[in-house]
Amino acid sequence: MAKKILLSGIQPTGAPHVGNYFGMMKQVIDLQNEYETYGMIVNYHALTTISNKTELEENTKNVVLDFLAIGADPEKMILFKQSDVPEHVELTWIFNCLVTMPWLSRAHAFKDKTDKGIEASVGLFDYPVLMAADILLYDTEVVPVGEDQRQHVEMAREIARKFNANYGDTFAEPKEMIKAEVAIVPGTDGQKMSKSYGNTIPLFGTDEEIQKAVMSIVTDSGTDIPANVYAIHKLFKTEADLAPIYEENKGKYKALKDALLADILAFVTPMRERREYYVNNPDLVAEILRKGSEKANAKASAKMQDVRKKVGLD
Ligand code: AQP
Repeated sequence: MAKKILLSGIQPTGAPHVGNYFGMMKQVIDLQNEYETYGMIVNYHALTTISNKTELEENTKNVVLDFLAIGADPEKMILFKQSDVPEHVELTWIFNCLVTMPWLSRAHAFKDKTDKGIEASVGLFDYPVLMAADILLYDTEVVPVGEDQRQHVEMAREIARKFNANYGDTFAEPKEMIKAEVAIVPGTDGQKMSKSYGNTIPLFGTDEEIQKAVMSIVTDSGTDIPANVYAIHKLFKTEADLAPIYEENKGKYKALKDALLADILAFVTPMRERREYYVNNPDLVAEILRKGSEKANAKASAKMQDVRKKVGLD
């Protein structure tokens, strides 16, 4: 029986953090045996917030290494850069002509980003449509994401439905996969961990960077258990394992942060080693991306051929 199709994307907009890892990346790695899996570095999306060439190139390279470091198996996962498959942009245009501005204005992420001072470019406004093209091009059925992306997957579903109703059955309707316990991983200030809030713990930071982030976790004085420390700690250890540690160190915030730091460092050590291996083998990484884009292109171009025929562009 054919495997179900899973796809997820990450923007090369900075160092992936603990929230990206538990909210999305880990799910993709855990499911790569079970699904036909597409792991995509969405560099077209990143252009909505990055206008520096070197920064975009460096981030892209790093995110590929991060994906490999956390366990992406290139024999199982199709790992590729979005810009290696130009059909994403072509399909976006076709979808753009199908959706309306008032409908797109409903996207929360656009409002959040512009509220944070990010310029309201047409690209940023159109982000959900590009994301719909990303997902629908591959007949994706399952999209592991954090809660912040739920609405975008819903919008992809609506676009699939509208296209199918107008042009005939073409796209599968995708479903978001959101794990309740990691739907919104909190940052060092208790808000959603987010690159643009400056409250992240970088997954592949140096010891010093991770230490600095952990020590900056806001502690709510007056309680035995510092809620923000505990919320992050339970990503790395079971609550049963944490119980004696938090019992022994009631109210000792520094000791509890030290324990969290030690657990994070132990967790990332094998990943860092794998990352180092790929850093030292750039030709291998280039080959993995080449093969990934070849497979992604084959699938996307077949789909686009069908779409062009259906809309009258063939
Ligand atoms: N705090 C989080 N908890 C759970 N999941 C999260 N994700 C992000 N933050 C959390 C999920 O990570 C995936 C990749 O995210 P992205 O690179 O597309 O960017 P993002 O969602 O915009 O991540 P940030 O850090 O929040 O960046 P900014 O600040 O630029 O918006 C997605 O599946 C996302 O849900």
